[in-house]
Amino acid sequence: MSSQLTLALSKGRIFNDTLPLLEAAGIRVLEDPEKSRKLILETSHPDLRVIIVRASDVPTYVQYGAADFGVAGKDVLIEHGGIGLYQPVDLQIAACRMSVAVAEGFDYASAVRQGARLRVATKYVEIARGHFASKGVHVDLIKLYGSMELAPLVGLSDAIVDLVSTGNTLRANHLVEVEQIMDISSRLIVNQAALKLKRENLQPILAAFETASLAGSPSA
Ligand code: PRT
Ligand code: MG
Repeated sequence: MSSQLTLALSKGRIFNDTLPLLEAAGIRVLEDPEKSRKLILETSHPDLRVIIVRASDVPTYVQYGAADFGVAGKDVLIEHGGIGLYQPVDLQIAACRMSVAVAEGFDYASAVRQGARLRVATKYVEIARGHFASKGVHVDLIKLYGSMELAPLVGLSDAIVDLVSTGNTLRANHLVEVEQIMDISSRLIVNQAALKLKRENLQPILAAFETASLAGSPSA
């Protein structure tokens, strides 16, 4: 018996970087989410549809089984907690790093050495909490939902924890990266019940994703 499959993706880099992996599985998405306003996209695979959700909502859709599988950044997965999710493959797409940055001229090293209590603005509260706890640095975390780069410039915080890829955003705002916390890439996540109940339809797609991501990885 064939079953309907739903794949959750976010618009932008995750959607764009997942397209070649779908293509490797012989699947085309029949509409462009940047052009269409539709949130449910048909594919060339009769049993597979793609839903477009916010990047940080992908794990939630998969956790509750509203999507059978999805693609989400390691940052998003750590913040979500990963409950109910099977994470079989690091797809090695949408790569970047999680870093601590401060305003040019702020002496981060000596603030840390002196045991100063730092104010840190971030969207990634769990990652930031873990990082500073492991260093034994006391911080007041300020939760933001975007534009973290602004916080040190207007005195909201001493530091930020944010994703960095080219470093252009930091440079444009006169911020400097003072610590790299972890490398980030996107993972395939699968609903645990779907993995058992829809195995027949799901397994070939998961296998094609895995093969394609290994073939595309720099170390292959
Ligand atoms: O944008 P939205 O609020 O909807 O959600 P989102 O920011 O979570 O989604 P999206 O699509 O922007 O990012 C999805 C995933 O891509 C993230 O969860 C990361 O795992 C991954 N990724 C890879 C990145 C970047 N690279 C990245 N550079 N996510 C965000 N950025 C941002 C970063 O926050 C900073 O503002 O780009 C800016 C820095 O880029 P550079 O090149 O100037 O250093
Ligand atoms: Mg974004």
